[in-house]
Amino acid sequence: MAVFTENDTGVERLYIGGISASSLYDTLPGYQDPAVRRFPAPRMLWTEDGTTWNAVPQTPGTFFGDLNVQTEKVNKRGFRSFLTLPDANGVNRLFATVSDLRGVGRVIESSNPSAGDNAWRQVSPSADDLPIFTIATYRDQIYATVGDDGFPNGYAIYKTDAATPDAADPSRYQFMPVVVGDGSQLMRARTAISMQEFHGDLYVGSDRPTELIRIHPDDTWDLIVGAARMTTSGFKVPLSGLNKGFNSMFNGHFYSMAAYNGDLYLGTWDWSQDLIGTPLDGIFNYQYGFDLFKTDDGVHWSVIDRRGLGDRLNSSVRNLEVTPFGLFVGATNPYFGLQIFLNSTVLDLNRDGVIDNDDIYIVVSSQNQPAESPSDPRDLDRDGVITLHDAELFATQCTHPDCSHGAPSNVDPPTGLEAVFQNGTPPLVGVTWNGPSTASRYHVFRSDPTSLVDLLPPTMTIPLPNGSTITVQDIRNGALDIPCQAGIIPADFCALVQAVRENTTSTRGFHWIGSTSNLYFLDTSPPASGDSLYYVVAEDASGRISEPTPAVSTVGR
Ligand SMILES: [Ca+2]
Ligand SMILES: [Ca+2]
Ligand SMILES: [Ca+2]
Repeated sequence: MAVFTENDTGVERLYIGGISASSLYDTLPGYQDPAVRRFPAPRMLWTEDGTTWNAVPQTPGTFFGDLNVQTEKVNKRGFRSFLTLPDANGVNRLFATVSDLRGVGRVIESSNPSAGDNAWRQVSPSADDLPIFTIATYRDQIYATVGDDGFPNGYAIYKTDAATPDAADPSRYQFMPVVVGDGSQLMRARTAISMQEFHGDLYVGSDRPTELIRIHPDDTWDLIVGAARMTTSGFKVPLSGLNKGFNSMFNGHFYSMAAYNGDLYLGTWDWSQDLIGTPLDGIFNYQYGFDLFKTDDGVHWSVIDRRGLGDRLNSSVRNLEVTPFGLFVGATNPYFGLQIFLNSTVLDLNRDGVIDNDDIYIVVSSQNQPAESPSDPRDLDRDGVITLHDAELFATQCTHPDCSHGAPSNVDPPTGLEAVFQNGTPPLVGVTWNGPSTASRYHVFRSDPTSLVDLLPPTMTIPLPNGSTITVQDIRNGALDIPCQAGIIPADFCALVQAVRENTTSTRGFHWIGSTSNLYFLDTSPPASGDSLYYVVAEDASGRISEPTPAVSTVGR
């Protein structure tokens, strides 16, 4: 989906792209004659009011009408990633990817998208040569995640200025590599999925094994979350101190990101719930449900939730969308259907934890002032002026039905958390922080790493999809390597096989280890590896609890 401002009328229209049903059928022999159009092309619709929808014309024989004709090995089944970017003359252009069912595809462009037919054209190379997954604007250019099975060395990031023609085919734009697969990683994600600009950098989250990088304006890049390794641009260690998947092997996609209210949010697809009903259910069920994280500096990450925001059958954060009313979380739940959550803290103008008459008063007393920025939260209707209409809209979003103050819930969290490991007998971890003046005591939580050897005994038997069984030791010896490489065994199961083969470390859930009124805590029983994560919450005199600090790993090991 994307909102596009039409060049001729200046009117905003919402465009949405669908996926054709052809993927259900046209892998069958009877449907493979490219000259026969048994299924219509994937459709694109637009609306000006959200209620009345219009189809973008797709006359057979035109570019848009022939999107059902498979001209490349990577099929065309639907639209996936949208963005808008004006050209040098200020002409608005809508870009979209036409992808196969997995989401791999190529980029198309139009400055008059509702005209359909030949008003669209392909502007990236063949998806067989440059398989593009997600596109995003960054520094007035288009950045694209690139990668597919067989694409050399895993995922890459390319960019185009969407102006310079490709030397090989001047009808298309030149795409230049920014981050390339470097071959020094045994397991590298096949593609990257999510992209978000934050504090001037472009953050990119990958498919599994999941890692997070950030690209700077000069196209140098940092590893934020993932495995330390040698790259073509030097040795990189994860700046957050967190390994693949935020230390969880079950985070299979870094699926979506959004910049909201001063923080960068990241939501995952967590495949652990696929273990329901298997012998591993009881061992890993504390992981079920997507993970959601946030950071205010890109490096220090807080856990918002690791269990699907209260429903552990919520497997992924498919979308994070920022609106004037707050951040929407679109969650997939393969059992009972989607769930949508809203965080509206951006409307808590005085930051006291409640949206109430005090916040409405701030809006009313700013009446007739121009908005300070396009995203000024007081200008809820985004017309550029703060008016009573904005105050009326605020009143629909109060924490309590009558917009009364009710019980406030806001306590500032501690800051500057550090955890230092001392390898003695016994080992110790000193945890220190700065406290808000309103806090009366603090609660300290720890999460321990556990290697799979400890969780899965070698003699444990695991049923295979074909009905036979196998022991953990057999898997460790490589018995499933070939079936996994051949794609005979489901990918989720093979991710677990890979984790067993590597004896991956899995982070257990956080648990309370102590409380104190001091600004430090001495952990006298940390795991000897010293590899734990810590966070702290503050509590005030009336028992209100703050948000947690970002989780920190120990230093000084
Ligand atoms: Ca989880
Ligand atoms: Ca408030
Ligand atoms: Ca307004």
